[in-house]
Amino acid sequence: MSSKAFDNKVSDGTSEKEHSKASLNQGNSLNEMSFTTLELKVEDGVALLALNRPDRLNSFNTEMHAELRQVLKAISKDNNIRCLLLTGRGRGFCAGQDLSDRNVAPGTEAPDLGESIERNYNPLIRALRDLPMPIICAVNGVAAGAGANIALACDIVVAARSANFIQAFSKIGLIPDSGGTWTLPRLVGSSRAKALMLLGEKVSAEQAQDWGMIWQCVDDESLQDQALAMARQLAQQPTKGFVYTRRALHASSTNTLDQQLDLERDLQRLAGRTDDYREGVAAFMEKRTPHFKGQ
Ligand code: T3D
Repeated sequence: MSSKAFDNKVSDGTSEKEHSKASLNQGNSLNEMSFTTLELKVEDGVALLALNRPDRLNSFNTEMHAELRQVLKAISKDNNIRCLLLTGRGRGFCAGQDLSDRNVAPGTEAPDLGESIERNYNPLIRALRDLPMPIICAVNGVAAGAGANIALACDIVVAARSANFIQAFSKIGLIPDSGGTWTLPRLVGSSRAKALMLLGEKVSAEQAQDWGMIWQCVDDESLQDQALAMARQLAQQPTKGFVYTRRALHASSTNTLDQQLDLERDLQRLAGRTDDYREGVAAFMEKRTPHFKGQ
């Protein structure tokens, strides 16, 4: 693609978002939203979002999908939030689709799982990808099926030492979804991804760290504190620059080097127009700590 074509495609993505940000900031508070299947707390620029169906290992039912869609939309419109921290309540992170919601009795019509992917899982992965802030996933326990791939779709994954990741799909005759066939080979290489997906074996958090599948494995007791400290740190940083960095990284897997160089130029142009860039350079020159506003 020519650089001209890229010029047309690369915008700072603010016009539509700024409009809706304004309306959210005039009264609606994320802290006032209530959920059945999620827990949300907003503090210090961090949205701490927990999947909260612990008796089902936080597996997805229709309600959890709907609530997650709603909250991610609200978070994306709130420019006071500069980092999302996603985790799970109880002993698991997420066991993927709630299988008790699927009627597979002999003689019944096969469920349309393509419809479920189209309506629920694909929009979720796209919403995470397009969120205008970095996302940390604190994997507190088992992450299976879509649960594993949703974790891996986040920007930085920190896992408790006792946690593990399972591409559980093959055990029930399904294919890996939630972007797993795209994400996992890019993280660990195609031979490991293929074996994990066919064998459905557990990968421990330590192994995941060693393979570069996740950023870090930490002691169970310190997971939430460490992840929150990291989220608070990111929430003080140049958020728009992070958004541009993610866009460049996402595009890099399909771009040629020339396309990527053009994209870097265009995104750097946008980064150079942010207030945070001015502040970063000024702070460096004045030998002081920068105060980034995410603008
Ligand atoms: O359908 C579509 O829309 C298509 C999209 C699909 C996306 C997918 O995610 S498909 C993959 C679905 N997930 C799985 O196949 C994983 C199923 N779960 C497991 O294999 C195991 O539970 C785990 C390996 C995750 C954990 O094992 P373990 O031994 O630590 O726990 P457990 O005893 O199996 O589970 C604890 C409870 O959670 C248990 O309930 P109970 O017996 O105490 O009342 C178990 O039934 C429940 N649970 C765990 N996973 C699910 C679940 N209930 C419903 N759906 C689940 N996915």
